[in-house]
Amino acid sequence: MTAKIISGKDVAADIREQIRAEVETLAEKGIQPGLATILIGEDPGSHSYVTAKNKTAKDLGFHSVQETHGADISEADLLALVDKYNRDEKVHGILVQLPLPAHIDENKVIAAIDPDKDVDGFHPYNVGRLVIGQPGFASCTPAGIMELIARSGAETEGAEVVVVGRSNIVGKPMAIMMMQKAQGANATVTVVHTRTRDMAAHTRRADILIVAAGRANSVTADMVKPGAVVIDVGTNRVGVTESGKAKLAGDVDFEAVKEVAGAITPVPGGVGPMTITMLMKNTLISAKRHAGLDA
Ligand code: L34
Repeated sequence: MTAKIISGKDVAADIREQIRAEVETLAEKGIQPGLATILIGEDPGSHSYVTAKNKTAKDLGFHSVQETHGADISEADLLALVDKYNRDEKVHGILVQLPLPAHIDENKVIAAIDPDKDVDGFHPYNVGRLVIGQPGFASCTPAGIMELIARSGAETEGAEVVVVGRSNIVGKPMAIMMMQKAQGANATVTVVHTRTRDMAAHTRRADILIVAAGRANSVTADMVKPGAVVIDVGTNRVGVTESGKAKLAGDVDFEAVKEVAGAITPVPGGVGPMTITMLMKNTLISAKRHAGLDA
């Protein structure tokens, strides 16, 4: 059996059209969603993702500003930049792309973002809201995965969901969303990580396996239950293509696992485009909330 390919690209395009329509309706009310992205340093992945975020925002009719600074920016200057956009009434969403240079305290920067503009959902206020099931901003990558799984038709209620990785930006919020008492969730969740004793024993039980390990080939075919839904969050830069573009690989051994799984996301074209789309959705929601509309 060969797995069904879950195209994040197609789902993202679909959701973006819905957002575009809403942006047009809001424009009639004089409201334009605004996004500010802050990019620090030279990481090629970060440059590529932030450029894509700005391009998508502009394409959807958002007000979009990108701040690009060298890795030598001081923490104080970065905090001042965040504060500038906290006060900017045209901006409803602020994103500081991670990782940050080692001399900057990531937690301090995240905490400085106005929680009502924290469209990444990384501020402790929004993380706390997520944990207790209250509305706020949900992190873009796990929120995008929830959407992909819902549209794949996979049953989540009572399902065994195994999350590989425990990062603050994917693994932890992912586990929380999947265990939530809510439609499209209600799963039994296991989180495995680098200190897990027998990772394969856990992953082989998964009806839905979500892999955010940050390392290529972390999941091989023998670790996957036949028919499982496999979501690959990895974007490892493993070389250069003939045309000089970065060659990406996920965290899953795609070629082998697609012969075992029931459905699988590709890299590229899987989770990545959904992350960007959910950022747009959160920014739209924020613009509506700031205007006093239901969102
Ligand atoms: N603050 N930092 C903040 N927010 C985020 O949501 C992120 N993340 C992660 C890294 N740091 C962050 C992203 O934006 C990862 N990430 C991300 C976003 C988009 C894509 C990959 C990672 C993406 O669009 N990937 C494309 C391929 C792009 C390419 O060719 O370079 C894909 O199809 O997978």
